[in-house]
Amino acid sequence: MKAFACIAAAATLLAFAAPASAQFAKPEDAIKYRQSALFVMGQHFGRVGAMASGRAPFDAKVAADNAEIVADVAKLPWAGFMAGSDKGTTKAKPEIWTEQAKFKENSDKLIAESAKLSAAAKTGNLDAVKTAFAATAGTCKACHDAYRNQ
Ligand code: ASC
Repeated sequence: MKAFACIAAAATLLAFAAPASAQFAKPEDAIKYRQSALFVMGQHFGRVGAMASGRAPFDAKVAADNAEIVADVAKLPWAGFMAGSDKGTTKAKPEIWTEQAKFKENSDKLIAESAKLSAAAKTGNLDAVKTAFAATAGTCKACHDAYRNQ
């Protein structure tokens, strides 16, 4: 009974840990996962960007809600760049796998800047949102320039 309880507890822990350290059955799943996460992030980032650029009226709550999602989802795509997922329906450049430390520096920058964007949006200050949005977008662009094919 004790051993069973232990195994059950371990299985429960694993079930909850799985999304944070996504493992994929096949490379296509990893590609789909990272593209999906990047797409979702782009949609929410775009909503903040519309306000930062004045294309949409500034609504502090909408900005904060969307920026928070960007900061959360920014943590996800990177597990999808698993070994062997360099081939297929992807614009990912092979350098991602040969320059893993540099690639991680890029993803870490996005995670850090999007966290700052979320914090800025929570203050309700549009100028702070504009500054943090630009810094975050800069990390998107730098990584795309280095590691994404046209
Ligand atoms: C976006 C989006 C990107 C980045 C990038 C920033 O809104 O979808 O990929 O910003 O264009 O330069």
